[in-house]
Amino acid sequence: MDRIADIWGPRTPHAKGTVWPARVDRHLEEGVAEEDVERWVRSACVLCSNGCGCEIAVKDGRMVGVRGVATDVVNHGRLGPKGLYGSWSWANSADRLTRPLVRENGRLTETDWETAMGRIAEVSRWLLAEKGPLSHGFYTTGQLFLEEYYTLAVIGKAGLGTPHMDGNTRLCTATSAAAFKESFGTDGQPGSYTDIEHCDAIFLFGHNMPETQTVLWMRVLDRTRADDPPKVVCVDPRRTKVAEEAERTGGVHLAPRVGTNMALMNGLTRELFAGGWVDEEWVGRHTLGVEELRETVEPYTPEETARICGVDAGDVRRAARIFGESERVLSTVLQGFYQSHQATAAAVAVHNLHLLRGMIGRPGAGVLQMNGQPTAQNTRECGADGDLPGFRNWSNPAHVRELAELWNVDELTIPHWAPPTHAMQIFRYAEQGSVGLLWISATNPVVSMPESSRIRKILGGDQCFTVVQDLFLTETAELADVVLPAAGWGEKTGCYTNVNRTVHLSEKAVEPPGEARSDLDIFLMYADAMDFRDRDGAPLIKWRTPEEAFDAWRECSRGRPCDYSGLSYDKLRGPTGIPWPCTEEHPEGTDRLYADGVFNTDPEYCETYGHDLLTGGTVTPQEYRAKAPAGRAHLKGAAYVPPHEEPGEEYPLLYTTGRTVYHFHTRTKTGRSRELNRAAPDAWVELSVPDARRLGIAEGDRVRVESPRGAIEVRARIGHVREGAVFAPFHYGRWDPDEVATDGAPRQANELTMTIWDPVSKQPYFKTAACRVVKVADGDGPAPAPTTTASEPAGGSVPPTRGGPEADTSAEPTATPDYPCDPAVTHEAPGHIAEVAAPGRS
Ligand SMILES: Nc1nc2c(c(=O)[nH]1)N[C@H]1C(S)=C(S)[C@@H](COP(=O)(O)OP(=O)(O)OC[C@H]3O[C@@H](n4cnc5c(=O)[nH]c(N)nc54)[C@H](O)[C@@H]3O)O[C@H]1N2
Ligand SMILES: Nc1nc2c(c(=O)[nH]1)N[C@H]1C(S)=C(S)[C@@H](COP(=O)(O)OP(=O)(O)OC[C@H]3O[C@@H](n4cnc5c(=O)[nH]c(N)nc54)[C@H](O)[C@@H]3O)O[C@H]1N2
Ligand code: SF4
Ligand SMILES: [Mo]
Repeated sequence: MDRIADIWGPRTPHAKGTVWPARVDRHLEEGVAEEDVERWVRSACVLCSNGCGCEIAVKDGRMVGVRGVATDVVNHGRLGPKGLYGSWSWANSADRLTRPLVRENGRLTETDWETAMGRIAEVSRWLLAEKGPLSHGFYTTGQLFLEEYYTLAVIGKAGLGTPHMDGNTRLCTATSAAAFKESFGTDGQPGSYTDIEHCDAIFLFGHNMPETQTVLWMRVLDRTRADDPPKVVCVDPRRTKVAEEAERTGGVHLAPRVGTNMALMNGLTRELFAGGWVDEEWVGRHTLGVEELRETVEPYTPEETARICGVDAGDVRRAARIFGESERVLSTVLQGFYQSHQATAAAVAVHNLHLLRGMIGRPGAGVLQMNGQPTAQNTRECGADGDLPGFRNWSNPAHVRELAELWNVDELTIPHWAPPTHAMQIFRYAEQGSVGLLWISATNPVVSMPESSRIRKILGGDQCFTVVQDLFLTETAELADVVLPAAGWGEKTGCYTNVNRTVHLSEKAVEPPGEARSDLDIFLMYADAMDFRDRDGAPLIKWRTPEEAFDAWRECSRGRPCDYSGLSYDKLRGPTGIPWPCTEEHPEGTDRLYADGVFNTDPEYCETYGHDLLTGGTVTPQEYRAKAPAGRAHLKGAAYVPPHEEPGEEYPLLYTTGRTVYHFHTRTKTGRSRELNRAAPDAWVELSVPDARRLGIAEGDRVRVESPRGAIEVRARIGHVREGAVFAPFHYGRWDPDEVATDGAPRQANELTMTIWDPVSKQPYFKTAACRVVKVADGDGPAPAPTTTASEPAGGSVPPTRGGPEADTSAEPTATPDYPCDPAVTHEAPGHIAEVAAPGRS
């Protein structure tokens, strides 16, 4: 079958409380047959946070395809279009970086590793001597492996002692982490994918799951297309496939004005109180702050909510009723909340709904504050984002001491006198030159950070020496002083953890091209060059291989929420990934957190003392201790305040950005897959029918979209975005393999976005800005947007998106195996799930 046209593949519907049937999806390079494959190597897909278990097909020392693993708890054998076509094919691209590059007389020139690393170490040593550790900044990713992050974190915190470390996870899931900390005391996903099998309703808050976690959506569809479907509620200003499923299942599509999530959440929360749906007894025993929350949401009647959000008051009531009357609700939250106005407050409000109903920690009643990137969870756990490793609290001296002992360094070396510096601030320091060395690994900020012109200027200037470590010469690498060629997925070994805490081991399948080296080796090479030592004069980094790094991390995580102490490489070579915490007591891992209603809020255990959600003001340790949380969760509210940039006369429309199913981020991988790239070859913007009519714009016309910060010129899709809003995919930078953007006009969505962030999570707001749209020229055909997704045209005769013959894929139903590492389900009879109490921390 063609999985470009048929994104989710065939349905395998099944009844509530039964195991999701297995189906193995497989795709091989054109011309390669199954019997030609020499080896299948175990891994998990790294093109989104779903973390589907897969095997890589190897032939003649090259990756030539993938297939899903039927026994993996995450995907039960399935893969989506990105996984099938885009996870491996980029590796064979002729334009991989194969040698280090250094800037000579203004130009990047090939060199050897010794020269490149020598230059970095020289700058690094000079800066340390002249200015100290605060001159160093690291900006990493959500796409490396756990072993690499942990090594980087130890180098930064114990080797250099800089607080200026963060990841692009700041742009991605900082809000998810922040929301967990505020509500439950520490980071850590409470829910599980298995909640899909048990729930009566699924709420998707700003989450276009059909396009961004396609395999998870297959899992949802296999319930919603059964005879006893859960109701779906969609909160998104576009009519996504989620919205269509909401209509089909008798749920609700709430399409709020961009930037008004908080008002909507307050409206829903108020309805839970008003409808008498609050589980007062549970709330009394397991939470703090219910009275303050009740007061905060009081003004948000359905009518007031409707007025602010531009939705129907009846729909607010209906959605609240579904939440109030269902026994088990699963909620998922993603960028429509995390990157929109009042991000942390709105994400926390989802926790509030669950806590008020006592719907957490039991099958079917859970929250998935989603991740986006495949390994973002590990950036957070390992402390490569500036947090302390193991979800430790930088303002708790005992936690800092633990790390100092573990690493055998002086406590004072580990930066903890102020919060870790967030990415937006690190770039500000690089702009001013106080950060004189900025080391960027596995991310392409020139395309992905807000306000592109500013980022280009910062990285292109002389005030800061930049190192870029990537697979390709990206828009960012082009501006670097040193470019380091990295080995990617399939070319190195390591572990990573998906949204529902499931850890996979990905084994090396092939050799990297040329002189490219794994990111772990690169970080170790730097540690060697700098000769970092511990308190006894021994080398600070005591590991050389991925497995040794994993074992070191395992010790660091022991006793913390993300406890890996029961995991090993050997164990991860078994039939499935395993969800942490995995300990001696729970050797098969833990499917669901907080089953006992005890949260990680104890002052000695928690990761933060919390913030005011409206202002970001911090709660002091004394104030926090005075609340005596004693394992109770925090209910926290905030009033709605309008977004920073509201539409006005000059810029009358709201600009928002996001993704399409066929591309991953800045397309360095998916843009090199013929199947995927052909399905969405160039940028576009989506307009509503009434706005397009008013502006005299037709499908495919060339339009100019302007904000106070910049402009793009792309083709218009007249589609299903709500009136007053304009949606742009953010995937398209200057790199243009097929030269489809013929006139070279700017098309990068972030030319228009703002340098502004959430007061608590510090996540930048990519989803709210004001803009105007003007027609530039008539189109010569439809916009280059897919027809199979939320970008579907509102009308007209646009040819449907299809893959070519090389998109051919198989999907074979197989016997549904046991999923042994899911302790919350036991398999009584074939296909039936019986619930047993999941273990929790107490
Ligand atoms: N195909 C594909 N899949 C991916 C990725 C990819 O690049 N491509 N990236 C991965 C990563 S890193 C991430 S973070 C995830 C992101 O996954 P998602 O969050 O699902 O993706 P987005 O398209 O960024 O945003 C989701 C929705 O937010 C809506 N939205 C915009 N503004 C608002 C608002 O103010 N309020 C509300 N309620 N909704 C709003 C948009 O209409 C959009 O449909 O996807 C992951 N999966
Ligand atoms: N306007 C707007 N902007 C956004 C968003 C949005 O919704 N709207 N979403 C934001 C979000 S959620 C995210 S996650 C970011 C993503 O933004 P980026 O992280 O900038 O996007 P990628 O294209 O994934 O960049 C990853 C880079 O790492 C390289 N790479 C991959 N694997 C490896 C490896 O193993 N080693 C090394 N060294 N390099 C590797 C790839 O070639 C690529 O250049 O964009 C953010 N920007
Ligand atoms: S859902 Fe995500 S992890 Fe799974 S195959 Fe698709 S891109 Fe890969
Ligand atoms: Mo992301």
